[in-house]
Amino acid sequence: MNNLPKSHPRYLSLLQREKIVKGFRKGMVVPQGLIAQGRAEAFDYILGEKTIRPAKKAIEAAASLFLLAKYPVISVNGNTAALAGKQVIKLARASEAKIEVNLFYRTKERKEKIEKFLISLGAKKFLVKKMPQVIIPGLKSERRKVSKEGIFKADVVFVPLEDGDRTEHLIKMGKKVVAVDLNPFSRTSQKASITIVDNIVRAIPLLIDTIQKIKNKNRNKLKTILKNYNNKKTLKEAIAIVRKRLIRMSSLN
Ligand code: PTJ
Repeated sequence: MNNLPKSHPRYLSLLQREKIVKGFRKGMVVPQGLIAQGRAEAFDYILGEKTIRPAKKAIEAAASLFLLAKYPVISVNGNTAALAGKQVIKLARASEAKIEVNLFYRTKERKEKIEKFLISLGAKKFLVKKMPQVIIPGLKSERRKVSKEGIFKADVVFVPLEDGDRTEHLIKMGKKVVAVDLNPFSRTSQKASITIVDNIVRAIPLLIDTIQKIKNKNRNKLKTILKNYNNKKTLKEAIAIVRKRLIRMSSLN
């Protein structure tokens, strides 16, 4: 749709749809990615399409973790590239992180297409394309194939919207995982070290802002932010908000 009216009450949501559809037409997003977007829209609708307080807390902890990390890596899939390609690059710049394209429905062509797209947005300096390819131990999905210089080497891995198969294995490898998932019940959400229950299109810009804001704090202060952060508790708070919103919505006449 070329002429989305800005005054439309669901303008921002429709804009995301357009980006996903465009990504699909370009061959970056898989058909299953359209389903993932639909699921996200439903959760976002329930959450009021705004960043909730628990997500802000998680973002502060994630920003501290990024700043304390020795080798942070941002994992990018088709949906993330289509929805937030530019923001991912800004985040890499702000946190001195690497970017690696890692796909569930992996094909060589699609991986290269997404890498080319990211390079066209300015990602060249951050992108890890170089093999050797290694395997995440125990993981069966195509996502097990990672670069030795990317996700395999990372101490912190940022996984915006994924389907949970990998987070557990990365944690088993001793890595910290920061996930963004609108679904607080998902396996990714439950297993990640830090879960940001928010839409990636809002969460990534906020994460960048927070990194800029706290980057001059001394390391002990950042460590204290992390020590005081409890992911289980934050997830429970997010779920409580879902529950409250559903109750409020169901009592409308
Ligand atoms: O590009 P590929 O091959 O790596 O495939 C990517 C998808 C997303 C298709 C694949 O990982 C998949 O099938 O994922 P799922 O199982 O649909 O899970 C995606 C999760 O991300 C769901 O819990 C959604 O709620 C969530 N999600 C989707 N879009 C967003 C989101 N969370 C935050 N922001 C979004 N925009």
